Amino acid sequence: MDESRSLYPTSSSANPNAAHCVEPGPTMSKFGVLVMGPAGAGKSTFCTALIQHLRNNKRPCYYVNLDPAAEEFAFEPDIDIKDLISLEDVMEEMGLGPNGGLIYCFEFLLENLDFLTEPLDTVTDEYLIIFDMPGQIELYTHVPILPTLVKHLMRGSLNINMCAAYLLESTFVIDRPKFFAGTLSAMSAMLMLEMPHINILSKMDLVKGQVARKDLKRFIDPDVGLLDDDPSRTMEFEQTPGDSDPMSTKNVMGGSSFKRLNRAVAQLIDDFSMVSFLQLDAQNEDSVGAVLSYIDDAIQYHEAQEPREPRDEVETDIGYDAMDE
Ligand SMILES: Nc1nc2c(ncn2[C@@H]2O[C@H](COP(=O)(O)OP(=O)(O)O)[C@@H](O)[C@H]2O)c(=O)[nH]1
Ligand SMILES: [Mg+2]
Repeated sequence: MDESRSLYPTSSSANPNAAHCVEPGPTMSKFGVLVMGPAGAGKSTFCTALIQHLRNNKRPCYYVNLDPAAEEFAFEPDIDIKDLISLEDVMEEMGLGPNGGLIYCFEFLLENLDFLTEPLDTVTDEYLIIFDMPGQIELYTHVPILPTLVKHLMRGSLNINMCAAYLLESTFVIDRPKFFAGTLSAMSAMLMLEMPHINILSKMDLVKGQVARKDLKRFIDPDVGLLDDDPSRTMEFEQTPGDSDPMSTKNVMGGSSFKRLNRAVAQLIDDFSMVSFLQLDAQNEDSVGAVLSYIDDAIQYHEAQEPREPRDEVETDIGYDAMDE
């Protein structure tokens, strides 16, 4: 755990860029990524892999846990919403379930935004601020809590250049209606948040052996044709002779209304033509690096960085020194 403390910008011991942790000027930009997606999509695992990758590349990061139910961390968060409010306490004291409790926690956070603003104010522009979000889907689709939070982070005094990274489990590609439902939630978050947005198919290692490469490619830019030739559905949900209950799961999912609903969802996604996916295997550092490069592009991270060469190179770089004066 001690080692992870070096994620703190104030810690000078292991932080490669500690010398740059200075008081920010009024126009200092900040950079961040909001890691979102359904429960179990691999958000926290991706955050961990991203932090490890940044550390390997001597880039500083600042880890913000906004999941009030998260228990264990590979890297200790610099800000943890549980220090403000915990889901367990809310559920117990308010008699709420996990979804209502989560909404309560976020409403409480919105009433106490200083909890985020004060520590984030000192974070400088070399840092990538990583927000690890909870998985309750309500947060991304129905309630206007996230847009308010994002507005505060991006447009308020913090002025963070931010992008959303929406993770969807790649195992969904095996069940196409599920895949389109997940894609619809990604699109809903995208439309609601109005910020640069990257969609990611996580856990690619789990499907690589199971789904042919050329089939996987079709999910990267999904189109409605994926439903027309879905082998698993027609076989799995063929109506059972003798099953007369029209409301049985099998009959509903095999019925024509379910097909029409899926087709309408897929057509909507196809028409918007806004959703495409990057592929992620969190255990593969190249894959994490590739996703990071898209995030960096979306937030224009590199454009804001001063050239930082090793000492000896900087001293021989006349142009750089001259520009500094
Ligand atoms: N095979 C595999 N499992 C993963 C990967 N990413 C996450 N997981 C597993 O998926 C589960 C949920 O991951 P977690 O990061 O906690 O999901 P979160 O709820 O979105 O934060 C855990 O058991 C992880 O070990 C991955 O890239 N490959
Ligand atoms: Mg998590």
